[in-house]
Amino acid sequence: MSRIAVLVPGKMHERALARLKERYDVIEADAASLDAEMAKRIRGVAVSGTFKAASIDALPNLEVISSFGVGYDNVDAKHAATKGVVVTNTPDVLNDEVADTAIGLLLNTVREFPRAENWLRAGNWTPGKSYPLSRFSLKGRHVGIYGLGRIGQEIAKRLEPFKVKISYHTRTRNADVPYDYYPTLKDLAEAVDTMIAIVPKTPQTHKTINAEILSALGPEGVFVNVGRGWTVDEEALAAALKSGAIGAAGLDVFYDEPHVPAALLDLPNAVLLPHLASGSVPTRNAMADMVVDNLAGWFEKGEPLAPVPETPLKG
Ligand code: NAP
Ligand code: 8YV
Repeated sequence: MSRIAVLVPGKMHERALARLKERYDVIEADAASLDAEMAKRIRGVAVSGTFKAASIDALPNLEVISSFGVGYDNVDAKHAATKGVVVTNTPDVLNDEVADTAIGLLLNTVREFPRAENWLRAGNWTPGKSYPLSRFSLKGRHVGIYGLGRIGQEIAKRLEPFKVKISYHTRTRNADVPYDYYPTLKDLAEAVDTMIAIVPKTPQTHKTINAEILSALGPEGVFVNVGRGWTVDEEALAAALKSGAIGAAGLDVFYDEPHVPAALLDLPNAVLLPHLASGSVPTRNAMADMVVDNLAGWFEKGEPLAPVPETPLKG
């Protein structure tokens, strides 16, 4: 009996690729490049990147798309749903890593640790000289979390021992958390002096961190983004950091990765990371395993581990 054919378009985590090859006929190619016979053979896709409607349409017998990462905005899940194709992602296994990164980035932003280290490495720490005191402290801050889902709640739990006040904004209030709820992002921004964004890329979250929200955060304000760059009007953010409308920002994600606007690179009060929040070997291995286990679950039991809400399981 011939093995199930799984398409892997673009780059894929090595461990996932190796495990996929143990089980399936893996075709490393773009959907558009397949001849008709091969296209008909493909029943599954494992992707770490974009998989749009045209690629789904090119595979007539496709059943499942297993996407690497919890955010699956690069996969057209709505279109997949219309075709009866299940889309899966890798939630939860990265919550701790991403939440840890958010806290590290927040501290780096508030206390200027990366700048201080650069100062030391540049040979500036000489007798009688010390790095300037950081303008800001985490002490006494009021942190607003924009998005209190799986990761947002882990960020909140980690913030508790820092003795900061914690509030949040989501569309739906969560009755099970002890934090203050703000029904609009503007209300939250007005109440807090520190905001951490951890919302998905959706039409509703596009450039919601804009000049108005940043100005509500205020001159002592600190903004951290570990969600998606899509959520931020980067021009407005760079302008706010430059004018002092807000105090500092820590960004792990950008609007058009890997492009980072010069206006942000030039700013001393921005800490910039190359989208690495989940980027440790153990966590990426766990995500890689989940990519494979989602496919195996589907093909062996008809039950992938983590189907996304847009694609209900076939009966
Ligand atoms: P999740 O469990 O689905 O949580 C998403 C949260 O965002 C929920 O609280 C949701 O609440 C809220 N939300 C969604 N749309 C909103 C809107 N329009 N306005 C206000 N709140 C909204 O997702 P997660 O697992 O925590 O992951 C969140 C996102 O983080 C991912 O989608 C991904 O884009 C990003 N991420 C980035 C990295 C990185 O490497 N930097 C790593 C992992 C994840 P309501 O539905 O009630 O509004
Ligand atoms: C990964 C992420 O960097 O899970 C997500 O949504 O953004 C990150 O964990 C990304 O998925 C790797 O492609």
